[in-house]
Amino acid sequence: MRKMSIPGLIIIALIVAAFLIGIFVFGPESNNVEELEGVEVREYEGQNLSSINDFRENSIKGPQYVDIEDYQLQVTGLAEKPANFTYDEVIDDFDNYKKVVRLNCVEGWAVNILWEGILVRDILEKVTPMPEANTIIFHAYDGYTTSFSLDYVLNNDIIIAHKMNDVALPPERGFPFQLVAESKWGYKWIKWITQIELSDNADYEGYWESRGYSNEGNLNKSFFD
Ligand SMILES: Nc1nc2c(c(=O)[nH]1)N[C@H]1C(S)=C(S)[C@@H](COP(=O)(O)O)O[C@H]1N2
Ligand SMILES: [Mo]
Repeated sequence: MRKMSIPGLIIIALIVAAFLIGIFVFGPESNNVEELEGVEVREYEGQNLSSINDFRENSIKGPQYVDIEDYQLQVTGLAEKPANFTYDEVIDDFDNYKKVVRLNCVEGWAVNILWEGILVRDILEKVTPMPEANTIIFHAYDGYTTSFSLDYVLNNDIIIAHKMNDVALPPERGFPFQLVAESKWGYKWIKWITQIELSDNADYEGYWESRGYSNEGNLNKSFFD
């Protein structure tokens, strides 16, 4: 091979340098990358999160597909000012909160998820529960129901979630809203919520509760009464 002259080597070196600078300046790394929704986070403040695909789908009627154009979250029953909210109103008109909470199903599996949503307490504040209301009954698109003492949602930071791991709930995970029933068994975590009913029936039994599962459904106790 012919020996290259010094100027020739300098020119080649400059071309290589210009190419590398080009990659650095105009390459993908330096573009202003906008994060699009759709990629779930798997780690949050040092905690590992489960994937939104780690759930087992065993809902009573399978996944529900809610048409969000027609959707209204209804707040009914013993309220001074019963109200309906669209999906956007729920998300935009209330403060949003994030929290990592583990869901434990009675079947023995569990998922640790970063939930984002709004406080049930804040919704109740808008409708003003009547003094006789002592129970809150959640209704879902598939006919599923579950209930809690009013104290449980007023005295804890209980949220209805519209996001998990930073992505909107997929249909099979309860879109538009799933209750994050912290410290309660999975069957209290109602998905596809359509209605929040204020009641004075402390003995109300939801879908699994009326089939023998504990009404309180506390994680630290047996799920059978
Ligand atoms: N509407 C509705 N919500 C529901 C259920 C259901 O069948 N219908 N199943 C419950 C149960 S038993 C569990 S463990 C959790 C999580 O269920 P997934 O894994 O099917 O999302 O959702 C709960 N919420
Ligand atoms: Mo469950």
